[in-house]
Amino acid sequence: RADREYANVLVSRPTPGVALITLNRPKALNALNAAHFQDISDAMKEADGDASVGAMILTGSERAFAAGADIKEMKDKSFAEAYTTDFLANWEVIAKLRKPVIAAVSGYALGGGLELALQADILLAAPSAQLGQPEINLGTIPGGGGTQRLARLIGKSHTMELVLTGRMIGADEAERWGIVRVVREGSVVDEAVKVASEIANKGHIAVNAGKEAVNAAFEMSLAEGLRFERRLFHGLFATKDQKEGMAAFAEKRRAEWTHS
Ligand code: CO8
Repeated sequence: RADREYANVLVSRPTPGVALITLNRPKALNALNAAHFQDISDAMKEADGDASVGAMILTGSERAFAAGADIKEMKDKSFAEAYTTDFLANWEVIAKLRKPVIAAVSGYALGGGLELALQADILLAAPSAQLGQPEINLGTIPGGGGTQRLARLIGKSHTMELVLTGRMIGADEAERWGIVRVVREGSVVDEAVKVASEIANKGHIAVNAGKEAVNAAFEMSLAEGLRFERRLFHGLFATKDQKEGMAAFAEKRRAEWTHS
């Protein structure tokens, strides 16, 4: 089947079950303007709604995953305009997708670019990756979830350092802090395809439930989260994939998932 074409992103299927969405505004280091972001969210929503897709990858170029929100587009905005149009209200669309998203980061992931990657479920980075929240140098703060997601992920001190100094960190430091897993130079998309393909070859209902349950940990108290997890676990006994998976184990054969 032919994927829709977009002006600012490339969509491909590197292997069955995997949709690869590549940010493609190279001249601006993939800075995210409104049209670019609309294309990213449309392409990802399209893949999310496609039953043949089991996992998605979001990547940029070797030089830049994304260098942030487009500063030139944003610089003259007034408070009234930002507030009345609820600027960035549609920004959470990636985080709301039901299928797993893997961010494959090379080069710069700055500001909104890092915040975009942080909406993914799994983050892989090339050794060349440079991550940061430089908004403080522009007289502002992160507006796409950086202060909240980083604080939950790497704690207060590391987050404060990123947000208040605007310093960029390299892939090694980002891995030590627990933001990414670093892979060999030049292999980040290939590694992402491997991980995505492995996930796409599982039963999609269980994958969906696993993602929902892990994400609940960031929204709920422990007691609520544990109850939510257990109810999802109970519900999976109603699926054919659970019957098949456990029967296959008992019969010492490979499971044939029907995603039902
Ligand atoms: N916005 C607009 N254009 C950009 C951006 C950007 N964020 N980043 C790079 N570009 C453009 C440059 O203006 C330049 O264009 P031109 O050739 O027309 O002058 C081109 O990309 C290449 O960039 P450089 O020449 O600067 O390349 P260098 O290798 O010298 O430097 C850097 C690379 C260090 C990445 C540098 O470009 C830089 O500092 N960029 C800005 C990084 C930044 O401050 N990002 C944060 C932006 S604010 C933000 O993201 C708020 C988040 C809000 C939520 C998310 C909403 C989508």
